[in-house]
Amino acid sequence: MQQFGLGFGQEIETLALGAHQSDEQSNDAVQFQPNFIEDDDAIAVFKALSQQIEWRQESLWIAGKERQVPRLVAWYGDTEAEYRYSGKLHTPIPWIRPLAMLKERIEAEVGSDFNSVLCNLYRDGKDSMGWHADDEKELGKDPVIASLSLGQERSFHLKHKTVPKLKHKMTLTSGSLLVMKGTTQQNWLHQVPKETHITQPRINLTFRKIMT
Ligand SMILES: O=C(O)CCC(=O)C(=O)O
Repeated sequence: MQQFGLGFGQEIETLALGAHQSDEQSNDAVQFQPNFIEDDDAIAVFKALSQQIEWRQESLWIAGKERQVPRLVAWYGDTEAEYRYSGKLHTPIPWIRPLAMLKERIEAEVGSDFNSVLCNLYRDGKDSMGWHADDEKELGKDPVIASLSLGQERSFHLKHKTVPKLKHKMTLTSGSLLVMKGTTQQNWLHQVPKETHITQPRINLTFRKIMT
């Protein structure tokens, strides 16, 4: 996998995803800001969210067997922002103050509105998220997904859906903001792989706009 060279400060960096950009229909765009939240603030926000979010253990039926999702999750948002993921319809929990404040700050930074956030708690490196695209119909055709990471840094992989040589690996550090937009969800899959040596937890928040 290719490792992005991400040596920069506060600037938002746009990552060049690959040669498929010659396809005029595609407008894949991933931006990364490593220090969107400064270190000390990120620790405080992590602590607040660990305690205040109503974390849930969800399960999935795979080949006739019920399996626990390998992380804790919670779905917050405006009343109408219902979302089907992991095979279930999720009704949002009303916004709590720290999530609402982060949403406003990220909206101002990214220049897009969000009405919901999917919260994931990776308790340690055994927790993970498999290959997928955020391409559910509720998100519309080319969603803007703003992903804030807090706590333990974790690897994040991207691979093109049809061009096997196009793949990227990056590290999502505490306080970083990753934005996926344009046709990225049409053309790419992403995952957070297991890293079993990791013992510390990470929170990830993906702000989304559900079309209602
Ligand atoms: O934890 C992450 O960085 C990715 C989360 C994700 O892919 C998702 O919520 O769809």
